[in-house]
Amino acid sequence: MSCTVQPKEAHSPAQVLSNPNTPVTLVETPTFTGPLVEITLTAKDFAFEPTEIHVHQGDHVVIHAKSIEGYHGLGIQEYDVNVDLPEGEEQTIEFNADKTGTFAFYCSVPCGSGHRAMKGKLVVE
Ligand SMILES: [Cu+2]
Repeated sequence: MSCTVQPKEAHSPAQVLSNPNTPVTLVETPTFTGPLVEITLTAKDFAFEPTEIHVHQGDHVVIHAKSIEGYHGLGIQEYDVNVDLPEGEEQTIEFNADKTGTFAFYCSVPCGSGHRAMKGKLVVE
C-alpha cells in the first residue's frame, strides 16, 4: 500500500451551493455584440459530446447543455462557467468569447467512476 496523497480536484473551487433548480445567473450581465454562435452540448455517463468546441474571438456564445444520462455539471474556469446539469434539463450558458486560447471544459459535479474523464476543449481563435 502506498501512502500517496490524492491531489485535490483542480476544478472544485469553493462555491456557494445553490438550488439546482435555480436558473444560473451571471454576476455581471455582459453586453453581447458579436456574432451569435449556438452550440448544443450533451453530457452522459461519462463523456461530453462534442469534446471540442471551436469559436472565434468576439463571438457571442450560447451553449445549450443537457445531460441525457446522470447528474453532471459543466465548468469552464476561464469563462466563469459552473452550472449543474440535472438529467433531462437543458441549461443555457452564455458568454462573450473575449479571451483567445484553448480552455478545458469539464464536469463540475462528482458523478461517479468516469468523472475525471469528462472533459473537453473550448478553442477560441
Ligand atoms: Cu462528473
